[in-house]
Amino acid sequence: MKKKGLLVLLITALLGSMLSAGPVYAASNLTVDLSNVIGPVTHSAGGSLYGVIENKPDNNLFLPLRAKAYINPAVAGYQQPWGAVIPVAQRLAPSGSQVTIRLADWFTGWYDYTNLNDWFNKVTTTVNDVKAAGLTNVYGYEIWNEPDGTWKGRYVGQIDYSDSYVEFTVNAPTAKSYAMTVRYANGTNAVSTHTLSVNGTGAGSVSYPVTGGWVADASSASVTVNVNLRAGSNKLRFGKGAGYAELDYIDIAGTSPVRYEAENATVNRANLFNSGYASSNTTGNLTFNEFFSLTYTKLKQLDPTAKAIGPSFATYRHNAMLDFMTYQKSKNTLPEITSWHQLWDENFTANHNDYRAIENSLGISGRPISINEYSGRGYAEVEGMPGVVAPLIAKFERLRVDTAMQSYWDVPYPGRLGSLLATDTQRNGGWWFYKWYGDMSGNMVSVTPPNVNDIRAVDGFANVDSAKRYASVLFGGVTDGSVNVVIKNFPSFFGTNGSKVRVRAEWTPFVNRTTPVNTTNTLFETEYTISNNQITVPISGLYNNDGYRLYITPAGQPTNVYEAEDAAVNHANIASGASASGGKYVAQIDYSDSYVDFYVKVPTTRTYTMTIRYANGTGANSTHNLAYNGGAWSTITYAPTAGWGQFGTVNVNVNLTAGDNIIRLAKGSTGYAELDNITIN
Ligand SMILES: [Ca+2]
Ligand SMILES: [Ca+2]
Repeated sequence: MKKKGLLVLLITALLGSMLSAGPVYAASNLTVDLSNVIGPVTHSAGGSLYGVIENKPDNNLFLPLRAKAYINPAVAGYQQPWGAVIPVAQRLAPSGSQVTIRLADWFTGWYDYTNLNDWFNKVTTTVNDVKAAGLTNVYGYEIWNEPDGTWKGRYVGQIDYSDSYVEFTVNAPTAKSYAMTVRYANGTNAVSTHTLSVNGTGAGSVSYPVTGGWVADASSASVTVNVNLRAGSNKLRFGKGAGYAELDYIDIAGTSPVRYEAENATVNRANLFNSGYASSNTTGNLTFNEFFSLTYTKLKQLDPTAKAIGPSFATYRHNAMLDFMTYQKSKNTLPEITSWHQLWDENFTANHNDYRAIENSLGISGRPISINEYSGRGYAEVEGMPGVVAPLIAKFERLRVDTAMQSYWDVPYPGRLGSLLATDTQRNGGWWFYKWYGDMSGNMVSVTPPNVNDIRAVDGFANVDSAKRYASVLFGGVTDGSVNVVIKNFPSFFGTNGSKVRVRAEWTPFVNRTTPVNTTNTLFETEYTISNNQITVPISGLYNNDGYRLYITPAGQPTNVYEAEDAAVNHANIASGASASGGKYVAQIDYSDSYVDFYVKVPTTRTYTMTIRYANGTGANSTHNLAYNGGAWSTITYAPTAGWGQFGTVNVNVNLTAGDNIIRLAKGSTGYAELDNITIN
């Protein structure tokens, strides 16, 4: 979503629901069940639309987010001048992030579709280029974007008067009876009819069963009747009959059926309308459903392993999704990944459940879901705002959405990770919330909010990692200023009833997206005693816009050790080793752009001793360069150790500031070294 025209249209349409009085928010409980694993941590909602482009942002800003997938244009220079998927996918590949290819971005505007041949050429170019580039991190091909708003269908409605008619001029090769399929919508609650005359002679009527809505509701259907045509030109006139019906097109059967659009016919005392759910000559006489199906087939011809993503509706609507899935099933062209956007404070839980019910009703296997543009109520001002996205991510995680990407409202600032950066190089408060999300490892566990259907009220998501021995809970949203976080069913590594756990409560403030935030705040750090296998952590003074984290460890477990393999690693590799702390370390820090960024949190500003656990198998002294918090570089010298993967330690003083600090160890001028961890004292 990136263009104001559609925005205004959709806001107008939704204004009624948006202005309704909100609920009253009382003190809320969030209940985290650490033993109820809902799936592995994937950071499914960490990515964004155009959030990473060729040269923005710097790697160090996206690495800590560990986002599962981003979306980028199939090609730069049309919809967007930058962000071409191939170089961006290559940038992202080492970080493990995948990329959705937005094929519609082959067009400028919104979108200036030409014809099917041209489209197939574009798709062919993209697929062949992707194959030639050998990309290994393509999530899938999004066949179109926001067809409900951008598919330039047209139809005739308000055929409401005794003198209303739509007259098609139809050429028949020979005189005979032809099957005529009429695409219509009947939003009344009874069968409607049109009178039909052929070449001025009454030819009975066409009956339209109810469709449950009008064309604009994605409620079209088709009926087929036979008409006797003479060779050459014929006039087929549809006149007002009983009740009401709208007309999209007629198809006249033949060796290859010929479509006649209602909006191109002679229309008397009726009106033409635009709809993404209709067909028009602008779209090559194709409905979106037909277009998707044809493109799906083309895509599979080009690459049988490619995954098709669709329909990418801007707004989830039951009728539209049902119509889409029904049609694609009939053609055996169902998307491998089902997508739509979450932009208007819609009830995601309800929409998700409706979609799964559609799959069930059609006998379609459950597809991965990609919510491939999301924001709160759809303004740049709330994009990336933790208090707005926390309840969304919570629902995506709870319902195991496969991927979700932040929207792109903040035009023209691509490469800002979905408004997580205040400038091209500075983090805002939202970035830190997503960084906490990126820190999550192990398994996601269930979180029960006050109301799963409330898209703005406080909600959260949580993980537990029994190997790294911690849990974390991220939350945000509208409250009365206080939340009780109930954490229950502690895994055994936390101990049993009577054992103490340490909870660090952290807060990332979000003034607005253009205000840099260099550190999160620690609200408190307190030990709680497990009782009835749970603890309750009351937190007050909460802000609706901001984000919060509880970081929970067994009491007494050190929190001043930072594993290199958990840091942000650029152009190096993570290796396993029995003698490595945590079983892993960072190796091959071998290139001029190789570095490891440690995010270190300290309570007070002072000089700390940093103990670096490293390996140096070169047999001689080697070096790394050290810099922290944007300061000057210094040199760390590593004496040789027994070999690679055989660790020793070296101490160095660092001047850290209260809060978050970023310590970078980078390839030095002499030799090589591996990193296991750092300890801050
Ligand atoms: Ca039409
Ligand atoms: Ca390690």
